[in-house]
Amino acid sequence: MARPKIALIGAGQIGGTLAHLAAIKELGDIILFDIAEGTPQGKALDIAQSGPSEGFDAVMKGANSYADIAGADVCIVTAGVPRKPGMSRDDLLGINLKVMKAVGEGIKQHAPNAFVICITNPLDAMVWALREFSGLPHEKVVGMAGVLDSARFRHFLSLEFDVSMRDVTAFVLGGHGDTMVPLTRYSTVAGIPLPDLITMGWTTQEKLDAIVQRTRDGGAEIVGLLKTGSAYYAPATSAIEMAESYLKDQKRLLPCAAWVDGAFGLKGMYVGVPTVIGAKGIERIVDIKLNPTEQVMFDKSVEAVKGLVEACKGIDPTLA
Ligand code: A3D
Repeated sequence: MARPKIALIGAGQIGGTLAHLAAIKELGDIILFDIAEGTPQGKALDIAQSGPSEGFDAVMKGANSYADIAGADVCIVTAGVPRKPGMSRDDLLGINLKVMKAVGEGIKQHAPNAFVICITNPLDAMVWALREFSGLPHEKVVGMAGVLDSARFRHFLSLEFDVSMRDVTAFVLGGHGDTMVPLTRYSTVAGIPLPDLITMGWTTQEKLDAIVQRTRDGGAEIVGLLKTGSAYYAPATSAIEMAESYLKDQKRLLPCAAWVDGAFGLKGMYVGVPTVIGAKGIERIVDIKLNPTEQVMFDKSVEAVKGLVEACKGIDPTLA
């Protein structure tokens, strides 16, 4: 059986990391695509040459033509520009919307059967636009944000409790931005919910609130340190987790920016919710009940995403 084909659209910091991770995990043959000439070819060659030491078999190719993504099983989109210090994700909207148009049309023409994972920011609006431009079924186009935001939350919680990150589960919902909703009630250490851990004296509400805020600001903290771009190791790892669940039909339950039509009382929009990813793409939206406080936070996040989608429609009339 032929190996799956994975097209990475955008060969920048995240794109290169995705290629390396996909190769190490032997998820398939890899096309690195970018408009910058030489960058995808150079990174492909470099990563291919790590194969003998790492011991993986994967064909690696760099490309500047969409024809090379033909027949891809998975496309992961990072094309566009990242934030610089002082910028919000929303500041990227105008420029990255144009990029989504080109990428969406390329996928429509050359890889219409792919499972598409969008990473480009502002995430919830860009995944919506990418779906519109590509015309692919909604369950095959999804945004990566919740896995990363949850991973950040899990990391900070593991430091607070001095336990393995593997034993910390966390749920972050809503849009990928300052309004994201970390759900402490559904986050646990080995099954013990965070509110119980406060009662047990493991932490305090104040410390937990500070961790929630640090999670919300997790991307900005890294932008501030790097100064020249945004996070890329953990974002790439998160998207690979989603791609692997699709390619291996793992049916992982992962928070993603998915098309929600009916669940959570929403009528057709992309926002971060718990999903099941399997061979059919987004196979299920897990419609958990929110308490009144969580609902207020989620509603605020939903409104922020809707505002960005309206802004996209204002910029590109073909989307209206
Ligand atoms: P960067 O290293 O700049 O890579 C972006 C690549 O896109 C560059 O190599 C560009 O040449 C390329 N590119 C630009 N326009 C096009 C085009 N029209 N077609 C194809 N390629 C193009 O950025 P990065 O890899 O660090 O980040 C990529 C995106 O991910 C940015 O928008 C970030 O804001 C976003 N991001 C999202 C998250 C989430 O959690 C959602 C996290 C971190 C970064």
